[in-house]
Amino acid sequence: MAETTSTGTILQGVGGFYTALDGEGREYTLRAQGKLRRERLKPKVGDRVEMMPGEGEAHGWICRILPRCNELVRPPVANIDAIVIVVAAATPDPDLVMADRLMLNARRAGISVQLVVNKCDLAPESADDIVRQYRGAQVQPLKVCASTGEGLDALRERLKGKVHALAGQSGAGKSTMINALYGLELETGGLSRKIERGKNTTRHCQLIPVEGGGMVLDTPGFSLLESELFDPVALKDSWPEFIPFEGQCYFQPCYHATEPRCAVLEAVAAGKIDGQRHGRYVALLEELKLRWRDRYD
Ligand SMILES: Nc1nc2c(ncn2[C@@H]2O[C@H](COP(=O)(O)OP(=O)(O)O)[C@@H](O)[C@H]2O)c(=O)[nH]1
Ligand SMILES: [Mg+2]
Ligand SMILES: [Zn+2]
Repeated sequence: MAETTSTGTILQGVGGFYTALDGEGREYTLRAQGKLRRERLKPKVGDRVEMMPGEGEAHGWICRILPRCNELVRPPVANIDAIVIVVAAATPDPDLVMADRLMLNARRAGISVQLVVNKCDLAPESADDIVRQYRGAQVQPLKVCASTGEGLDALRERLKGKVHALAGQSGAGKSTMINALYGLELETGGLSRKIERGKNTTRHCQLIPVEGGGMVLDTPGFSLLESELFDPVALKDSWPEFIPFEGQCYFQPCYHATEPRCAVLEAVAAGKIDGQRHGRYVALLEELKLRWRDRYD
C-alpha cells in the first residue's frame, strides 16, 4: 500500500470520525491514529493535518496535527482568523457578560473580534445601546437583521476570505445569519424546535467553505462559559478601552477597579469609557481573583 500523506483542513469531527478537506476541494473521512490518542492530541475543527487517505470506501488516518496559529477551548476550534460574536438585541435578552467572556477568550488567543447585534427589527433601541457600550472595545459593532438580510452585505464584506466562527447565546440567530450570508440551509429555530427529537439546532462545530475563499463555522450556544485561569492583573489587557489611560494611575500596577486616583475610573466617571462595560470588567475581575487565590485547593 502506498503510504502517501497529504495535507488537509478538518471541517468537522463527530464521534471520533473527522471530515477533512484537501487543497483540491476533495473531502475525506478520517480517524486519529493511535499515537495521537495516546499523546492526548485531539484534532480540532480548523486544524491543518497530515493525513493518509483511505482506499476506496475505507476511512483514512490523521497522522499529525500541524502547529496551530491559535486555538480556543469554547468553541473548540483552531486557526480561526476572526470570531463573530452574535448578540440579539432582544429574544433572548442580551447576555453581555457572555459576550465579554467570548471577547476575552478570543483576545487572549490572539483572534480578532467582530461584534454583530442581531434582531434589530425587534428592539432598535436596545441594539443602539449595545453598540454604544462597545464603541471603544475594538470590535467594530455592526447592527443587522438576519431574517431580512439588512446589514449583512457589510458583514460579508468584512469577513471575505477569512476563516470565521460565529459564537454567542443560543437563539441569538447565528445559524439564520450564516444561511442569509451564504445561501446555506443550516438548521435554525432556537427553542421552539428542541422538543422534536433529532431535529435539534446546531449541536457540533462544522466548518463550511464559502464564496470568496473563506470558511464559516457555526457553533452551538453555550450556557456556561468560564474563562481560562490566569493572573487577574492581566485581565485589563483585554479591555482595549483602557489602553489610552494605561500608566496614568497613581498605583502601579492598577486593577482599575476601586483604587484611588485611577485614571480608568476617572475616565468612566467622565463618560469616556462605558460604565456598564467597566462594571462587567470589575465583576469578572473579582471572580478571577477568587479563582486565582484558590487555584491550588
Ligand atoms: N425577528 C428576528 N428573528 C430572528 C432574526 N434572526 C434570527 N431570528 C430567529 O431567531 C430564532 C433563533 O435563530 P437561530 O439562527 O436558530 O439561532 P442560533 O441558536 O444562534 O443559531 C429563529 O426562530 C430565527 O428565525 C432577526 O434578525 N430578527
Ligand atoms: Mg444555531
Ligand atoms: Zn487604574
